[in-house]
Amino acid sequence: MEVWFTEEWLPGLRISAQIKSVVYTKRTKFQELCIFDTVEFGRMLVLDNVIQTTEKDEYIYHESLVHVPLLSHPNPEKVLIIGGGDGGALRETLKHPQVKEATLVDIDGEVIEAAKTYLPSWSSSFSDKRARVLVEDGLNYVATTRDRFDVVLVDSSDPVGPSEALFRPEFYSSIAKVLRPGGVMCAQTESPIATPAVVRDIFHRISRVFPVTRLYTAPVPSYPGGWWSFTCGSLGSDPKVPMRKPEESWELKFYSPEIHERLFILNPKLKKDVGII
Ligand code: SPD
Repeated sequence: MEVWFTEEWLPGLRISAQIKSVVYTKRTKFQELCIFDTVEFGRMLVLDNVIQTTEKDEYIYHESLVHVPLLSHPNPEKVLIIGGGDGGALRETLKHPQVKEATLVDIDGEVIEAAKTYLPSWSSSFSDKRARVLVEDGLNYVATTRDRFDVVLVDSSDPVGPSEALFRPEFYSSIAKVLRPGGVMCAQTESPIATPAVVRDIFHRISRVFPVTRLYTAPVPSYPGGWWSFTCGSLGSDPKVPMRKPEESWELKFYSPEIHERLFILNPKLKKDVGII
């Protein structure tokens, strides 16, 4: 008998993936956590029935989220990751030799523990000496911490449930306060094709706080519309302009200096939808 997982992308639009086996399921304090092995996407993490990351395309998402802001910052020594409990963003962050400490703050410790056991290719960097992992609400953390960071990455789930607070204006204001001079933040900011109004709202929330705000996009086939957006807010350098090149030893599968520049090329409809002149 065939077993399928189905996510509703929009009312009237769903994506289904055939499941080979159910690896792990758990009702945590915050959400329903499932890890499947699927026929086409490979291993897949699902939270509250929404695909978070898959073996087939996670490299596109994580390399885009991490290397664009880190390579456009002059010296990213201290990095904060809000969310990202699977470990993929931490793995990419710790490829940068400039990074002396990466702090990951996820509200759901059970996602982190499940990733350590069942998502080894995402979570390999949790054991790195430069990694500091905190189980805490990200909104509360940025509002109260005395630590300061060069780069803040927001690797959240969608703006519902436990991540809703990570899209609020006060969250972006708090991020600006925990950045060192010249700091850069970068957040995943939803689908230009499925929810353009959400992309627009987040872009404008960030642009009210940061002197430089840049939107870029990348293809992520397992996410709604297959196309995803990221928004950087910078207190200094322009995130469009890379300052360094990635190293061969990082074995990147998506990011390159040419890709960096191309990700920022926005088509006319997206500019209009978001209100970018
Ligand atoms: N629609 C799902 C968007 C999820 C974005 N974040 C995923 C976290 C992967 N590290």
